[in-house]
Amino acid sequence: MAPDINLPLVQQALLGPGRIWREVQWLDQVDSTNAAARREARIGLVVAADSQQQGRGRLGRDWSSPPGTSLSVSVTLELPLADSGWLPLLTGLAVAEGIEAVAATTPLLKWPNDVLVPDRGWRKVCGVLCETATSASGSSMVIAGFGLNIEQSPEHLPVPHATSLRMAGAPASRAELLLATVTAVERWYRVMTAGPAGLDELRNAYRRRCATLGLAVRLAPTIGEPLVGTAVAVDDEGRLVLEVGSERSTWSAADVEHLRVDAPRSATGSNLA
Ligand code: BT5
Repeated sequence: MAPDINLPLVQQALLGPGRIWREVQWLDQVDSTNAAARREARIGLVVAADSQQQGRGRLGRDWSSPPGTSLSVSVTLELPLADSGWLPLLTGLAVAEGIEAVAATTPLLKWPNDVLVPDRGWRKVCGVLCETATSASGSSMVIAGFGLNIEQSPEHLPVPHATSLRMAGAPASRAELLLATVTAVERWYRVMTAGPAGLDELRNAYRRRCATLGLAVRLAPTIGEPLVGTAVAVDDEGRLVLEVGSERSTWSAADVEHLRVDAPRSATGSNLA
């Protein structure tokens, strides 16, 4: 057991009457917490791990989570009948708010759901991978996974645009981060599924925290050539609206790179990674 995780305390804080979580598991090592949650096939599960041997990013990419440095978490939620496209964005927003609650930094989001913190510009401290699955009882569920870089030093990180909370000058304990982020996922999930006003609240909170809006970006579609333009909106479905010259296009999935920051909200650096 990782020394900074007191599992009974975490369980006590997250489980109980009226909560959406049914079980909290801590694993010292796992292939991937998303894969573990899929095997368990139950809604209301929180699987957190110290390290992953086959952590996954989007589109089959690798996610690095070496022992003792990071937090890998997957939670399972009932798939809402409508607006499920917001769940990955909701997860990024919740992680950003959870970090802000316990660490001395104000994270922003790179659309769709990368969490960035100020560190020589803005760098990625967390990535989100949401997948759908079917529970053992036949219900549709979402596995919302996020990997948070906490203690890594530069040599632990696979790419230069990554950072950790420690490198960003905002250290925090893994137990506190686990509680704050999972609690924020629960809160936003309740808000989102409460009705149209709740969804609007989520949309507005997401847009306020989205650093991509208004920036020049390079957008790489899943298939096809990259486009360079301005990210002008996140629409009501959570899609990014890109303006290239006088043409607008709408994207539900893509990789986005921030090219320039003229007036970053609360930014201290020059480039958003
Ligand atoms: C993501 O993918 O950012 C989603 C990462 C989700 C990881 C969590 S951990 C818990 C759960 N269980 C899993 O197996 N996965 C989820 P993407 O946007 O495709 O970014 C992946 C790319 O980020 C890689 O190709 C690397 O370039 C880079 N990368 C890998 N590890 C990183 C790290 N620790 N920090 C920052 N960047 C990283």
